Amino acid sequence: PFLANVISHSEFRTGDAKTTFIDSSPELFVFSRVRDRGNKTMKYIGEVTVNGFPGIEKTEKKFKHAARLPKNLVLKQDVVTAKNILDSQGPDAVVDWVKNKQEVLLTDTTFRDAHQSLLATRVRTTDFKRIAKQTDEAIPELFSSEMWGGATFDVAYRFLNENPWQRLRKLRKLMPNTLFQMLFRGSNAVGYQNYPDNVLKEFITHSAEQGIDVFRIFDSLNWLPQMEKSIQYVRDTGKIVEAAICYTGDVMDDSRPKYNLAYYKEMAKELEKMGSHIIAIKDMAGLLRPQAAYRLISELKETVDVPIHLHTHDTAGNGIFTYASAVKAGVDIVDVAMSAMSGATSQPSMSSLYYALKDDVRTPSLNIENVQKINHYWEDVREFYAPFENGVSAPQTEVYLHEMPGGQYSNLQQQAKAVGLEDKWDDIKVMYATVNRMFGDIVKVTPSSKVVGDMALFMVQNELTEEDIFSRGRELSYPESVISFFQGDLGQPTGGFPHELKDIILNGRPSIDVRPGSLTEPVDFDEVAAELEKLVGYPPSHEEVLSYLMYPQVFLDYTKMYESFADIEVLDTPTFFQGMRVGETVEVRIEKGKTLIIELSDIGAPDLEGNRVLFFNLNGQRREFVVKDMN
Ligand code: 3PY
Ligand code: ZN
Repeated sequence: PFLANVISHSEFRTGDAKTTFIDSSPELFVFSRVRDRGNKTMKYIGEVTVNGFPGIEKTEKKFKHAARLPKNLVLKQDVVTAKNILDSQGPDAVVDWVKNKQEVLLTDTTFRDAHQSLLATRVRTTDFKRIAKQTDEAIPELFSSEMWGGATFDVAYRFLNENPWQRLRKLRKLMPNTLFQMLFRGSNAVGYQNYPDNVLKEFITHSAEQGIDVFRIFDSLNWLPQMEKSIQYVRDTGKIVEAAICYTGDVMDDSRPKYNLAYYKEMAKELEKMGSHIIAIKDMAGLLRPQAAYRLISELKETVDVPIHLHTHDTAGNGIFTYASAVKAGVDIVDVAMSAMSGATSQPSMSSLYYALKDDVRTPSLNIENVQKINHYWEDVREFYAPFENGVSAPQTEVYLHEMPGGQYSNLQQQAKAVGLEDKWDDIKVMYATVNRMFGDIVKVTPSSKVVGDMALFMVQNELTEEDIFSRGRELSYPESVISFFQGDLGQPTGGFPHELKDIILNGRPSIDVRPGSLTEPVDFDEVAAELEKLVGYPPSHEEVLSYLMYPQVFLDYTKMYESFADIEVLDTPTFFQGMRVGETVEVRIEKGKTLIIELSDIGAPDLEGNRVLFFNLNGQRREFVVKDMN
């Protein structure tokens, strides 16, 4: 077939072919590449069809229509969006634009926190892509779309076998008029550990170049030295800095004075001084009750001049009331999600908030019919991810006691499941609160929340009580993250570490009390690139070096998966998670103008070793694959 391609190539036939002909005519390779792509894609489908998707129960694939796409959306002409202003006039102009709005502005978190908090971050690029353009056009009034960062970066590589940078670029193309917002964990970037300053700088710069406009920067202990560099690096890119204060405890509770109003006001003033364009209150667990929201926002509006952006989770069921109170107190922007992806551990619903505020002077500006039509799409998409649902389908006011972040809830649950502690979930939540108290009442958000979660899992798994830790704690081997936390690798908690526990856990190991980044050598990117080249066998791009620095093993595993199965991001989601049924045909568009039509015609019985033959038709040609049945 390759030869046939050469012979029929027009340049060859007219006799103009030069010696560089094959090199300069890459289309000749398309045939074999497509065949390779086809084989790799079928290999993946075969594996999942026989053995299921790792980590979820293998179930019969339901017949599923593609998700409904909205029709007859009403598109406004001549809307000047926040993105248009940033691109033409820069971040300060966006700040003025926000300040001049009477209505409350909205950030849609459907593409990031909503699915992180409801579906263990598993929503795939293909499902965002199909609705991206319509969202951009039909809801142009949004402040921003939060669509990157947080756990999306590693989950994309680790569990979805897709490239998060590609997601960013693809959506950027489809949504040119929407500000793209990412969640950035300060000195922990999009990871769970501290990174050297030059890695932060390169990561931020590259993210900005690839399309991020608003960086919500937080530190998991609200420790300012861990945020300062990131704030400066974002300012250097000309994008928008949104420094966040993580909300914990209860400002109305005088018996818990550590995180009181003065604490938040002081931090807000500092962040404004550091150059933050907007200040976010990041209520990652949904602890900010309505009265507290009114007080906190009113006081912050008096304290700083920059806009205030409020983020909450609806775990306890009070999210809309909290937002309505914050709106009354003058909050500028709030985070909401498409209704089908909202509520419970996710953000409050965009359309519910709209109706809650309707007829108020601060009603968000939206075409609510458009929002509802787009929501139909999400109703369908959510069903594809049913195996990842966290089971919180009703308000859980116990969050006020355990204080677990919405984004962690589903992930910790998966972690517990993985170590066989599914039945102990209620104990784990109680232990989570105990561990927080033992640690001195700390801010709990990635990665400090992971430390608390790891310790809680460890204690439940080993049937340890608080007393056990204090009486025989020196003999125990704690999770790596817990030791590293007490060593000061995530920075310093408000009020310092509890001395006795620190002593027990470190058991003689050294610790630091300065900013970890001040002790780390800058990374030599060329050296890392050379190291990575040896591992992957080709010269990596700068972007791949950054990914490798964030998550070395996860990135390498991803490249191996890519080698075996090519770009499986293009598969529809039911096929990706469940494979195919016998007799089914799927169409896979691998690139513009190239579609694989794959039919699974039969699956043979297993032989003595458990091998099954799968009979496919690929674009009308018979193909057979052998897959070992692991069931
Ligand atoms: C993350 O860092 O992923 C979070 O969602 C924190 O709330
Ligand atoms: Zn959140």
